[in-house]
Amino acid sequence: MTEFFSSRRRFMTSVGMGGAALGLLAACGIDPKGDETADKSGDDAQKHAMKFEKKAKEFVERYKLDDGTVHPRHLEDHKDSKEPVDVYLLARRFSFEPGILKLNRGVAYRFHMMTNDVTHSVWFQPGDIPPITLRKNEPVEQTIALHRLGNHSITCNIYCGPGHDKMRVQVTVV
Ligand SMILES: [Cu+2]
Repeated sequence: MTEFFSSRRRFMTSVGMGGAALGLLAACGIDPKGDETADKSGDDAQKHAMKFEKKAKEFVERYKLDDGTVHPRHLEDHKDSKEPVDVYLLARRFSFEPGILKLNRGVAYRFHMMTNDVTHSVWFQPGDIPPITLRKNEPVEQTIALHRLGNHSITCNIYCGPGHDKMRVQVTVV
């Protein structure tokens, strides 16, 4: 547990968005009982999950380019917004949706992440952001900015079955 906290703190410093990281801590919770409390199968969790999936779909539609790449950005109607750009990322066996992302360097993106089957993680590489654990139907929010141009990837570092190695988002920072 100590290790967990210290790595989160390190992350807050390195990214410089303490507020967002605190939000993540709250969303993740520290769950000493493990999966039996994490897997909420009640109606509320189900409703949350459906809402998330709908938003994730709308997100892809809104920012999809002709080649299938998803390029989240402030469009005309939000041009002057200083808010982070919202990004939705759905993890499942054995893929992420969307699978190809284009992000702008140094721009703050508010990642909304969820899995609707088993526990996965979201691991940005390269970089020093610790893998973000996702538990079934529990959305996690974290604001992230990437500062290195070129190719990045998001993978899952929690073994989730035979297609685990196929879980990858191709991220290009421009
Ligand atoms: Cu996985």
